[in-house]
Amino acid sequence: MANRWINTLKDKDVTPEDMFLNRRQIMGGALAGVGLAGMGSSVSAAPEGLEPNSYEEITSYNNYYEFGTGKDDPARYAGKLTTTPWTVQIDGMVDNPGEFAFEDIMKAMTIEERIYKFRCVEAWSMVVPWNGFELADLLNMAGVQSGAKYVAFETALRPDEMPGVAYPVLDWPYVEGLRLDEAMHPLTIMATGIYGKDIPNQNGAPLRLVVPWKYGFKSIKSVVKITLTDKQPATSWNKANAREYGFYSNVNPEVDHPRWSQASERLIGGGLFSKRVPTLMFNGYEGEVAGLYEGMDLAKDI
Ligand SMILES: Nc1nc2c(c(=O)[nH]1)N[C@H]1C(S)=C(S)[C@@H](COP(=O)(O)O)O[C@H]1N2
Ligand SMILES: [Mo]
Repeated sequence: MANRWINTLKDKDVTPEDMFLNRRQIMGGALAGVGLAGMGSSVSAAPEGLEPNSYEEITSYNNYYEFGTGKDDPARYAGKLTTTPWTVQIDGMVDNPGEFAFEDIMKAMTIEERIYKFRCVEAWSMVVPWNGFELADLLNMAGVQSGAKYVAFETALRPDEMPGVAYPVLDWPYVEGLRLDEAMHPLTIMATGIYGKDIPNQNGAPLRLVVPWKYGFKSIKSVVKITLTDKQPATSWNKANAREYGFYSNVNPEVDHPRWSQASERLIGGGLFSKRVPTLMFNGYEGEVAGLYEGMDLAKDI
C-alpha cells in the first residue's frame, strides 16, 4: 500500500529539532513545572512523588469493555485480538483519504516518549510512559480540508475475538470524537507503545488515542477508522448516558459526576498505600489547554 502522503514524510529532512523532539517527555505544567513552553529548551523528568506506574500496573488494571467489564478482563482476554495485519481508514473531509497499513503509518511518523498522567472518570489515575506520535502529524498528512471541524474515531469490532461485544453494555463499535483543535493539539497523541515496548492488546494495540486532559474514556483503543467531519460526532459513553458523560469530558474537579465526586482520585499502585490525591483542572494540563475552552461554560459543556 504505497500512498503519496505516507512517502512524503518518510523522505523529509531530519532537523536537529526533530532529533530533540524525539526525546522530549512531557508532564502537565502543574505536575512537572514544565509544560509545552519549556519543551524547546529542556527535557522534563518525572516529578518527585509522581513516578510512572509499573508496567505490570498499567497492563493489568484496564478498561476495555469489548473484552469484559472487569478490570482484569482485558489482560485475560485481549490476547485473542489479531493486530497484524492492521489498517486504519482515514476518510471524510481530507485530501488524501485511504486505508493505510499500520506499518506504513509507523514508518512515516516520529515516535516519541510522553509521560502523561491518565485520569479515568471513575476517579482513579495512573502515570503512563507512552510511546507514540502526534495525531496532528497524521491528520496533516491526510490533508484536513478547510470545512472540517471534528474528528471521529472508531474501534475495531470483532465478535469472534471480543467476548464483551456479545453484551449490549455499549452500542458497538466503540466510537469517540474530538473537536479539530483538540485533535491537532500537540499533547494529543496516538500511542503505539508503553515503556518502549509495543502497546499490549489490553491497552489498545496496535494504536490508540491518548488525550491526557480528558477523562480516560475519550482515549479510544485499537483505532480502525478516523473520519474528518463538520458535524459533532456521536461518542459511545454519551450515547449510553448523556447526563453523565458529555462530548467534552474534560477532567474538572469542580464538576462532579452525578453519582460521585471528581474532586480527588485514587492513584493506582502502592498496594495498601495507594493514595488519594486532589484532582487538578484539566488533569494538570491547564496551562496548555485552557485556551481551547475560552468563553465556554465548563459546568454546562461537560
Ligand atoms: N475501544 C475502547 N476504548 C476504550 C475503552 C473501551 O472500553 N473500549 N475504555 C476507555 C476507558 S473508560 C479508559 S479509562 C481507558 C483505559 O485505558 P487503559 O486500559 O490503557 O488504562 O480506555 C478507554 N478506551
Ligand atoms: Mo475510564
